[in-house]
Amino acid sequence: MSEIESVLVENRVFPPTAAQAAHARIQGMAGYEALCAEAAADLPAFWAKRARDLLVWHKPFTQTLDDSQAPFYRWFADGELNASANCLDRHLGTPVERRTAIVFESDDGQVSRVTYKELLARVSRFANALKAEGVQKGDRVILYMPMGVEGVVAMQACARIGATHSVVFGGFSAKALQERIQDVGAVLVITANYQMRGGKELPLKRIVDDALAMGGCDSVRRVLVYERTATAWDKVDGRDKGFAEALAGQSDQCAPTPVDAEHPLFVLYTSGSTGKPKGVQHATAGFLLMVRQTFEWTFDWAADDVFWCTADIGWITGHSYVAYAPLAAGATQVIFEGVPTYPDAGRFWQMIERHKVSIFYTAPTAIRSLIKAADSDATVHPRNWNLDSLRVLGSVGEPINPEAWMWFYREVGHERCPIVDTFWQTETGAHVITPLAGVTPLVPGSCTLPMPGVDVAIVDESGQDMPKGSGGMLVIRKPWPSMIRTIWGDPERFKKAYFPPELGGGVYLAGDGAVRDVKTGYFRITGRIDDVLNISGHRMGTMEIESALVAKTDLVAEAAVVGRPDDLTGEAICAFVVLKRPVKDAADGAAIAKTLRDWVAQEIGPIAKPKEIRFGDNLPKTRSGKIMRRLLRSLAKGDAITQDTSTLENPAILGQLDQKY
Ligand code: 6R9
Repeated sequence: MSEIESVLVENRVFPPTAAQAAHARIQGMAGYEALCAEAAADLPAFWAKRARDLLVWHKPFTQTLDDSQAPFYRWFADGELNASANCLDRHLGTPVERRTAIVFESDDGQVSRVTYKELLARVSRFANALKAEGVQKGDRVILYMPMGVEGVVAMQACARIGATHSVVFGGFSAKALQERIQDVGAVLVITANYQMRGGKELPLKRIVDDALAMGGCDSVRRVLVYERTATAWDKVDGRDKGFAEALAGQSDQCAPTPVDAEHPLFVLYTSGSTGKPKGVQHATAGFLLMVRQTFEWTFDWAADDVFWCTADIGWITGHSYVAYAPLAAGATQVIFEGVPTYPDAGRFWQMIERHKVSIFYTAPTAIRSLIKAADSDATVHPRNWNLDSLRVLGSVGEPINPEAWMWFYREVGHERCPIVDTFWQTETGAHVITPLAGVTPLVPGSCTLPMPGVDVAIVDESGQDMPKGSGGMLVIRKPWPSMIRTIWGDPERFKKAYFPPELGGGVYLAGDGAVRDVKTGYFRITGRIDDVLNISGHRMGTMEIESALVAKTDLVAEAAVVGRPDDLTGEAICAFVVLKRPVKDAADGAAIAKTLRDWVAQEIGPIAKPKEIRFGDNLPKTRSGKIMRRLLRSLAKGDAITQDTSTLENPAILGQLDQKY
């Protein structure tokens, strides 16, 4: 698509078609506005009504919102329920029990199906195995698993017995895993011998071994190993158990343990603006309520839909819209083990055809890479497959550029399917700004309007509302049920990071910039305003990468990391590094750069590897010694330096920082 066209379409509006509107459970924008008005009139009553309708309670709640210890808000606090019972047991004795819950497609294209009844039996059996290992209500369990049914079963089994799960994405390194195990104080780790990705067998268990060997993980009593492949793995006697051994003889009946509404369902680590990842803690009832409600409103889900969210369970999207929301709703969903480009870049389209997917939810970075692949190889263009089953498309993780939006809309959705560009975060638990399929008129590149019941606004540094058309900081002014409850073990950091006193102490700061359209009031997210980068939809703190680099003490004296725009990955990581010895020549520079990339992969994971590394005798600093990051961002972008460099202590440095490795 030409530049000019992309600029033009940005102002185009795509209202729902008559067929889309007729399908939707919310009747037009009037219906949407009525919901917003209902929430504005009495926010607790709005959510209490839905919590009664959508959740199954062991003991009904009588209080809705407790804000007496704000910003530590509590929702439905005196109620009791179980998340797994809300996803599985509730369907027993209804037609849903025979429905396929999960269609699993493995990396090599094998398909298996699990009904709701079978899933309940598997989760119950696994829950009994966890109990037999001594796991108790309130204990923390780490998952380091491939994408697949077993991961979801393990998460649900933890929820069933009231254990708090913490899933670590399978691409994180041993060091990153060890830090999370230690921080959350896990009693048990669930992993697999290997994971299959793109035809390759990648070790997982070995990385768990390395993590535990680093020390500080004395809380871990047991490692359970899913034998995903036939390849042997090293067993540590007395500590490790294969799934077969752990599950042998366990009953497939296990009564769900009732927990308080505020009981921590999970802790999921995410990057913040300091070097240490934050353990985002979510509560059982509020989380479950909002993921289920948004699943139905945003995607306009109906019982005959086949839902496919391509996110891994290691990220929040895989928690909310794979492991919980579809099951709570009784949906049929596809779970895919592999990668979008194996055996070729037609894999997603082939799978949509094969499984008759009707709601397809993926990330802009995947779309962009598939556009590129289709442009250079016509045989992987989506037109080669029958995509008529599609009804709704979704996007998540980063802003979707209008070019990618239009391609997705035309080439995949055939101009029949709304695209819901869902803005939300690990901390929000569920969609907070998004179009509702069949309801909201769409504008490419805009996440449009707030979810009913979420009070989103754009403010300046002092908390004043920004007029439409002026950019500012995205905030949420009132609590919402699926909000982060605290940072695991660090309530002070929670308060400081999300509820700054300048904004009154009770207003949630999202960390993103945003602007509203003057005419429509639609939101557009302009990107993070803190030191968090978004690489292919994955959050990475610049400080985290800097800490990893300077930990290479034999080579690195100092490092600064910034992001720059990238056509494919959204943002790319650029590192500016001061070495302890001079770079001899280009070959030496390239060798050091490789060493540093490998090092970062080992410290954090391959996703944190800098795309570009530049070396200098020093970093550009002010006379007071502050690194001038804005200047580094301009350098990384390749922009002319327009900033005032008169405060720079060492202007000669700029010349050195040209050479990229
Ligand atoms: C769900 C998820 C959160 C950050 C968020 C923002 C970016 C997510 C977006 C989006 C623009 C969207 N982000 N969705 N930006 N449009 N539709 O991705 O959670 O991993 O915590 O990342 O991602 O910057 O602050 P998480």
